[in-house]
Amino acid sequence: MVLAVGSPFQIVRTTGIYVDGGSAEVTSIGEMLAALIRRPTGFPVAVSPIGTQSAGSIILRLAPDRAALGDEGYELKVTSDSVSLVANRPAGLFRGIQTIRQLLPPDIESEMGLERYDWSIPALSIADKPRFAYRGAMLDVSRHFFTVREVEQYLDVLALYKLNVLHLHLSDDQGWRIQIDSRPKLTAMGSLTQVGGGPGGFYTKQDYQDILRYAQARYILIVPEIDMPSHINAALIGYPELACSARPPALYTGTDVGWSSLCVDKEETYDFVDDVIRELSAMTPGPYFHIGGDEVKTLTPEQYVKFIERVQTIVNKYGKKMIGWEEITKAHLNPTTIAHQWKSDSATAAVAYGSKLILSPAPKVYLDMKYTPATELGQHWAAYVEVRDSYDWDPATYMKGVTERDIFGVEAPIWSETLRNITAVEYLAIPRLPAVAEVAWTPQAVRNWESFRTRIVTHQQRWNYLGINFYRSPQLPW
Ligand code: TNX
Repeated sequence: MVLAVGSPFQIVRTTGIYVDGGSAEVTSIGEMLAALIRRPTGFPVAVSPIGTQSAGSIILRLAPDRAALGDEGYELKVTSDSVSLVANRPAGLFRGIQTIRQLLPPDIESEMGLERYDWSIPALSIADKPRFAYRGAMLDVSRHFFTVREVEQYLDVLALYKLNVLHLHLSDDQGWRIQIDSRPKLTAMGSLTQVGGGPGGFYTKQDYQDILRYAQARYILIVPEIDMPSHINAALIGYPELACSARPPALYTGTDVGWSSLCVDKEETYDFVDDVIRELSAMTPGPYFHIGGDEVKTLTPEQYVKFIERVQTIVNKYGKKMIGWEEITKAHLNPTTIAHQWKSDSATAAVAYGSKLILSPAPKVYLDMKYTPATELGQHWAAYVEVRDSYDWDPATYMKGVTERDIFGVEAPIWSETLRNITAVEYLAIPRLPAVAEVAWTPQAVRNWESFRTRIVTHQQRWNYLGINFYRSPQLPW
């Protein structure tokens, strides 16, 4: 809800930020806002505890009595005298800062140091909170490897659009991308290439910690995925005794799917799965572990079900909730397990187990789909997906038998078969990722395409300042 009233708030040389003194977390959120304002203005922007402020201040405050705002909601009140941001939890303050950022002129993203510029925020009153708890993006770092810095660049985009999950697809046939101490040959032998050849790569435990820390500072959860029992060739190169694949394990740089598999009838397979889930769970603070489970073409249905049910037990044993692509609904799921819809042929079965769903309908939110036949990057097996396709759909009515209550959230995956670096990823992600972010955040009744298309083009100048690549969709009024 937005109410606009009165004359704007002006940020000037003496503007200060005042924060709840008791909370180090709120102080560091205040520092993030200060840093954002210092860069383009050259103003000092001190961050101080509440109590000493005069008129002309920006105030960030936690208010435990605002429980209705949930974990990420916030209230923002801007008058000519002050900016007041209130949230129930720190994450809400962080999301609210993104709104302040978007209310300031696009030059706020510049480094120009303009002191006499009109740095004004319109007077208004906003009460805002997300529709869905889980609002994600997925990056496939297996088909092509992305450096820590590239992952951080993508996290910056997620933060700007109030997304709260980055799902990392850490392994596939082409590359194993995460250090596992008890199974050193995973990275020593399985990380050495990627689609089309080239050196590949992997994240050391320190790299993974760096990604986690960068994400945490932006209130973004990392969900790690180890895809199994198929999409597993890279792991089998070092551990061929676990292979039940027609093709012998060897470095693979192509893009076929479904042909590799763990031998699900061997006990050693479960020792391996236990090692990987134990170590990666210990490294990951978030509550979720994604086990993939998609596109298995070489096992019987009985073998597949038995494997998924055993893996579910292992994931739960290490204190995590399991997520798997929708094929896992063929197994008996715990109510805490989450099914990740992508093609809608088996997702609804999750509801019968009391499981919730993450929706990633490929014809809407697969960001690796081409925009049009003229798009050089990407694939088109699901559809051509223009910006409007990503925006104009309602998760609650997308699938028969799935209602709002069954939906944990929405995620936009980007598979990287054709994408060699983060610039290519950005070209396919923007403006579709902001469109999906609005689907996931804003209630259906107050969303509309005409409004989105005129608002999103004003971000062009911000993307330019931030060095973010994007697609100039002809559907938008640039
Ligand atoms: C299907 S979506 C896959 C991926 C591919 C993607 C390409 C899913 C669960 N599996 O292995 O990368 O299509 O669009």
